[in-house]
Amino acid sequence: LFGLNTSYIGRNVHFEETVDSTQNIAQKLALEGAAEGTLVVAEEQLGGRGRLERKWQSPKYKGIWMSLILKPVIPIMKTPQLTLLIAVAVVQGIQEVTGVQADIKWPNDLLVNGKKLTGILTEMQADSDRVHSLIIGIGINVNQQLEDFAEELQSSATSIYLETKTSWDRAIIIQGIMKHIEKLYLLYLQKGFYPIKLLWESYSISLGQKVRANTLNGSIFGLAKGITDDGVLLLEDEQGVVHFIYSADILMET
Ligand code: BT5
Repeated sequence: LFGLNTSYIGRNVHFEETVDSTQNIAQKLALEGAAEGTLVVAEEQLGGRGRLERKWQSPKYKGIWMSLILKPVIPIMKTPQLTLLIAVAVVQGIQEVTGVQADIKWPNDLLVNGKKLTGILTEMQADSDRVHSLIIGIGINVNQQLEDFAEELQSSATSIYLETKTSWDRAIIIQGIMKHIEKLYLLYLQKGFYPIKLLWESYSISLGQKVRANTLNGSIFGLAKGITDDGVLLLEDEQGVVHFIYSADILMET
């Protein structure tokens, strides 16, 4: 990535034309001992994935489909912090390069006017309770026109092109994002999660809203009150009981 302005995040780039999923390649590289900051980028994914085996549409040359390897020395329960950190860095990088301002919907969606611009997927390799590698997948819709999205996504997804009416050089956006990831990650390693949490809250559209959280164990409706120091969502139901939401799909009910 010519012009990359970081010291280790994204310095080691594996570039691929067509892959199943950049997550699988990064998983394999991590097992082989790849350095922290190693980045896998592909032009196209045939089996791009979201959470819970959902599919991530990754058409050729249209978006940024990449996976980053991080090796923070943290217990497993703190890994949601890194998903939130990456979300903040991606918002900042996209904004700096393209001017598009995205909001964060807990935990992993970046939305523009309620439409999904970016999804983030964190997978991990761990020994007992310690993280060995985090594999953070980032999918950003960049140059898609409306008809490049499958029909079922046309009302729920957007791209940087659709927001700006301009085509973008994806490499420059990746460079901007890597710069912000490195800056925030170094801040996190020095000062902990608190400063990241404040930034995350400033970009969040979930907090202070009545939302429905669909979890694998059922659905809870309530007020999104905040996130914990571990990055877990606090949801107060109508009886005043506060639930800790580790993983869910959030529907905003306005
Ligand atoms: C996510 O999952 O949002 C995480 C997506 C992560 C994708 C990256 S790309 C690089 C790396 N390699 C991979 O294989 N994955 C990562 P989730 O919250 O589960 O959302 C998935 C849902 O988003 C799908 O069920 C669709 O409804 C919708 N969707 C699929 N493709 C989309 C797209 N390109 N733009 C917007 N929405 C999309």
